[in-house]
Amino acid sequence: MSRLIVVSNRVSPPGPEGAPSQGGLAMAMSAALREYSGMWFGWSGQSTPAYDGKLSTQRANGVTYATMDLEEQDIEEYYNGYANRTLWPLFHYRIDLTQYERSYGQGYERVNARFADMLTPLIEPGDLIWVQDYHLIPLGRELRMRGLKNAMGFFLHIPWPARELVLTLPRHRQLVEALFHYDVIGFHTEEWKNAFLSYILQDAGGMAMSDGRATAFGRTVLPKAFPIGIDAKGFAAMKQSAEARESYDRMIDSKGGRRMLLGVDRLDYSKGIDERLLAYERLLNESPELKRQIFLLQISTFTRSEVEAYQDMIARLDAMSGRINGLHAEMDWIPIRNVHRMHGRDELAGIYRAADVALVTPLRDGMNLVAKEFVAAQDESDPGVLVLSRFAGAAAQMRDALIVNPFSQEDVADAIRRALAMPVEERRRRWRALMEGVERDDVVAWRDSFVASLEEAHVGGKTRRARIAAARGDG
Ligand code: GDG
Repeated sequence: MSRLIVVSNRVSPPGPEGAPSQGGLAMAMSAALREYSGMWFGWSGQSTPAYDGKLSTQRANGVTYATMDLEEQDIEEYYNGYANRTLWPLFHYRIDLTQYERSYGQGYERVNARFADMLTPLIEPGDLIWVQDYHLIPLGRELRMRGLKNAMGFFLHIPWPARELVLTLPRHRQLVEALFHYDVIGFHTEEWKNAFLSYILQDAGGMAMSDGRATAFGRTVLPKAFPIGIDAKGFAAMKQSAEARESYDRMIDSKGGRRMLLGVDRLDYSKGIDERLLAYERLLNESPELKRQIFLLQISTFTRSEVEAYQDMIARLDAMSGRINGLHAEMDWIPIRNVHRMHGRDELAGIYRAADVALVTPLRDGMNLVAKEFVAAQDESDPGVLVLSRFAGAAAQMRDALIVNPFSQEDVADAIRRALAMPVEERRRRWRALMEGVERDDVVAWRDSFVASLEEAHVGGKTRRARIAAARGDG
């Protein structure tokens, strides 16, 4: 079997006890690499005063973790800058928060070239290279420029936005052109893929071919939807761990017979947390009989705290939950438990299991793994209800959730009322259908379908090139 080389912005080597680190992409990639004795390459998360070509490697569970440090200026311009102040907001339709700075774009190109310099000597012929996410779009082009002929795929974990938004990005053409150096470009959904194709057809003068491939900039690539899943088996096992049982018992105890609504998010403006709190407040105003019967546990863990938009959001969220609590709380009841602490994954599984309703209401989200984790953590006999935004990629697969428009407070409040009143037979029926999908379309299925497409596209491409060359009589 070929080696699989995964490249992502951050690499998460296993913790001290051999346990994989936390986070959606980290969990997915550890699970995806397990059977490939492959390598995971990327930034260590640390800074260095000056580049010295140093690579740190560590081997665990058959996977080699190779990391490099970045200089402060590169972290600022590439990571905090182009990745998190330009591409992330723009691709999540927050053009109002998008910052276009030339220095960010230069830092982005510089770090991608640096990644390519460090990675190229580690690659052997026959290795499959799989680049993850918006931080590393130009990496494929950089690797090709250094002579690599390997099969190379790219996966975008966030939405691809409407072409009108892409057009606001200075040098958008160069960014998109860079993607055509890969053999396959993966998206979570058909919707994101079609948005990409719409740019290719209307703005890049490209063509869609009948076999699914697209041609532009003199190159051909396969854009395709590969919906990511969770490690469903691992999650089901984790639900039974001592830590998960303990946090479940603690939650049941502290619920005191009330019904629990749950939100779990990285603290990010794309997740619709403000809008969710306002919808919940509306529910309390419209249905005062529910007061004391319910509460909302909102877990929002800090990320990207160097970026101003996130600092603003923390302040806004804390003020909002404080205001709602002040207005509605009683001496022995608080409507919102606003928690920023990071929980262990086992602990989180116990919390999901104790919840009656999950509120997964992002304004825009590539997929959303929390929705899938919540489903996997439920008890078959008494499952909770998933309220899911139409604008999460997950909504395309999880049709048995209560699908809502997160921009409408009324819509979300109605869905919460409906979830709370849902008879157990309907909850079971919906949960079974959702669980079937979570188990079938898991992270291993995601990896296998991507890798299979990559191998096929690369071999197919080679064969085609050979045929064309033969027809021309030059080889
Ligand atoms: C990007 C895309 C796409 C959260 N709080 C804690 C904690 N988490 C974990 C969750 C989940 C992960 O973080 C969040 O994953 P999401 O998929 O919801 O969102 P992003 O981080 O924005 O991920 C997204 C994903 O990439 C994969 O392609 O689905 O659309 O935006 O796994 O459980 N984990 C722990 N403690 C916490 O307190 N341990």
